[in-house]
Amino acid sequence: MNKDSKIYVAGYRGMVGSAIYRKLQREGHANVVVSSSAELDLRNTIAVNEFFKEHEPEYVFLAAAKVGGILANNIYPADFLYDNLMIQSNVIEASYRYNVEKLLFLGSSCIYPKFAPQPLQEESLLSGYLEPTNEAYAIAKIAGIKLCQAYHKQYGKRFISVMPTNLYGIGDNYHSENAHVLPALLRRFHEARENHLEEVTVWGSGTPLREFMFADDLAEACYFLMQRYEKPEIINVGTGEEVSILELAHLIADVVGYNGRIGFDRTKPDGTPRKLLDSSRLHTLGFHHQTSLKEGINLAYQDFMSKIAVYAK
Ligand code: GFB
Repeated sequence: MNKDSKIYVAGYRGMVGSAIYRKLQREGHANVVVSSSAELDLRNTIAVNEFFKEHEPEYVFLAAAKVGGILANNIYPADFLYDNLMIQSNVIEASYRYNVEKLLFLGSSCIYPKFAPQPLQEESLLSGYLEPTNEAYAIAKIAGIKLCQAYHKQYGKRFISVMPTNLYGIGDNYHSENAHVLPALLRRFHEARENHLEEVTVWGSGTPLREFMFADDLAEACYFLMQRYEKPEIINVGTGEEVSILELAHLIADVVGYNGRIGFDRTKPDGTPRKLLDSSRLHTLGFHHQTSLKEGINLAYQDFMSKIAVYAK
C-alpha cells in the first residue's frame, strides 16, 4: 500500500471506520474513497458491485457493521445477523470480483466460545458454544472470517481478518439502552452528576471482566496489519489489560466527577463472564497500543461532551 493507492474504507461514518480514515489522512494517503450508508446501502448487492466497478479500490478496510451493546444484540438478533451477513458478503465478493489487492475484515472478540480458555487464543475459534446474548452477531462475524479464508484458499486472495477486543472512542454511540457499556456509563454518570442523583445503576452484577481498547489504537493496528500481516488465520487485537465492570464504573465516575453511590440492576444480563484476548501474535509482530484506559476515557468523555446537544434531545 503506497500513498497513491486507492483505498476504500467501508463504514467510515462509524467509530472504527472514522478512526481508520483519520489514520490514513495522517499518513498522507490522498486517494481514499468512502461512502455513507445514505449514499450506498452495503446490504444491496447490485449497488455495492456498481460502487466497486466505478471506484476500483486496491485496498479495502471492511469496518462497516451493525453493532451494539449486550441488550441491543439480545433484542434485535435478526438485524444483527442479516445486516452483517449482507454487508460483509457483498463487500468481500465485490473485492474478489473487482480485483482488490488486499482486504482487511474486522471481526469481534465475541466470536470465541463463552467458556474458551482465557486469555482467548485465535485457535479457540469454533471450539465450543457461543455466548447466547450475542450469538447472532458472532455467527455473522464467524461467517465473515470464513468467507475471507475461503477466498484465500480458493482464489488466493489476500483477505485477512482482525479480531478487536471491546472498543470505545471518538464517535461512539452513547444511546442509553443500545450502546456498549463504556459509552452508556459515561452518559449515565454524567447525567447523574448534572441532576445530583444519589445513585447510578450499572447493569448486571459488576463482576464480568472486559478488556477495552481505544478505537484510534485499533486503527493504528489495522494500518499496521494491512501492511505487515498476510496470513489467512485470524489475529487478535487487544491491550492485554482487563477490568471488572465495577472497576470500570469507578474509573468513569472519577473522570466524570460523580461522587454518589453505584447500584446494580441484576435483571440485566452479565453476558460472558470474562473476555480477554491473547494478543501475543500481534505483539510478536511489533505492535503495542498507546492509549491507557484512563486517558481513553477522558478523550471519550470529551467526545461525548462535544455531542451532548444531540443526546440531550
Ligand atoms: O459492552 P457490553 O454491552 O458488551 O456489556 P459485551 C459489557 C458488560 O457491561 C456486561 C455490563 O456485563 C453488561 O451487563 N453493563 C453494565 C452494561 N452497565 C451497562 C450498560 O449500561 N450498558 C451496557 N451495554 N452494558 C458485546 C456484544 O458484549 O461485546 C457485542 O454484545 C460486541 O456484540 C461487543 O461483540 C464487543 O462485552 O457483553
